[in-house]
Amino acid sequence: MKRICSFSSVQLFSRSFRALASPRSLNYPLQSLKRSSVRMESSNFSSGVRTDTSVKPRGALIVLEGLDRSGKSTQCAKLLSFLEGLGHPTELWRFPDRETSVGQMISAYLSNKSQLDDHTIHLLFSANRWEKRSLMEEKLKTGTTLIVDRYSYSGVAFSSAKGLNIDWCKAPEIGLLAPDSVLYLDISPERAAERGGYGDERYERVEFQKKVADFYQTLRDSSWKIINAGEAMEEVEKKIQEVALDKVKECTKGKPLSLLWSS
Ligand code: Z5A
Ligand code: MG
Repeated sequence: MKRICSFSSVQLFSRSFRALASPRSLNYPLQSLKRSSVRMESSNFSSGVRTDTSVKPRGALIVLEGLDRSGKSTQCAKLLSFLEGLGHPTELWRFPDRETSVGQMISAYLSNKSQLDDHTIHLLFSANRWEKRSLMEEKLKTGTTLIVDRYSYSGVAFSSAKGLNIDWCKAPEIGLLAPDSVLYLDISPERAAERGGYGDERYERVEFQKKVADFYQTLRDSSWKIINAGEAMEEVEKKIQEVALDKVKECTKGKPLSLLWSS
């Protein structure tokens, strides 16, 4: 039964992806990839997603990205306690979300229990974000700050590092919510490999991680803040808190939501 449900989500996603990539709609999305993000009303055309863009207080969308073992999950948990301690409604999310049926297919793939074509797994990762998109928007609009452990940038960087075309990789992410802040935990692949647990999953090889790091760099925009993840945990934590708190305050005052990857 689970298999049938997950397959139909994938079919639905593939249908919307085919529509996005159809000759009629191809020009705009590809042009739009040259820009980073834009307020929702002007990007509805690229994604078909309609959203209320009025400027009201809302939660902030804070994404932590970085190579494997850069410390994302550790810092996400610390940031959650910090913001909650200050009384800000906050939730911690992660991608892949391995709880959903799509997420279970991804999890089987990552742990080498199943094999999938590179394009197929890329679309599954993207579908895993799309299945959470409306809930994400609802949470933000009702004042909850979301700390997200990996997002579209992981999706594009990892698949591009395998050799897929970067514009093709970005296309299914168009129309997802753009983060208010991307905190990139910067560490060399060699240093990260010395940390605990490295080597258990599919992509955890230093040579591959080097390619991932290069693709991450091509995705940087003004919403990114590079954090030296080689420093002591407490130092990293303080820097993250500073940036995140600024964003939370900014969004509390009212900041329109934006979409990936349209400006
Ligand atoms: N992937 C993809 O291909 N496409 C996509 O769209 C998405 C993901 C979303 C699963 O990721 C894989 O999916 C991932 C990318 C791919 N690649 N792989 N493999 P995941 O997020 O589930 O992976 P994970 O198991 O959580 O590992 P991680 O994210 O790579 O680790 P981390 O969260 O960055 O690190 P950590 O768990 O917080 O810390 C690692 C260790 O370092 C731990 O022992 C800490 O105590 C230690 N640590 C942390 N900070 C420090 C400092 N500052 N000093 C010293 N030691 C530290
Ligand atoms: Mg992690």
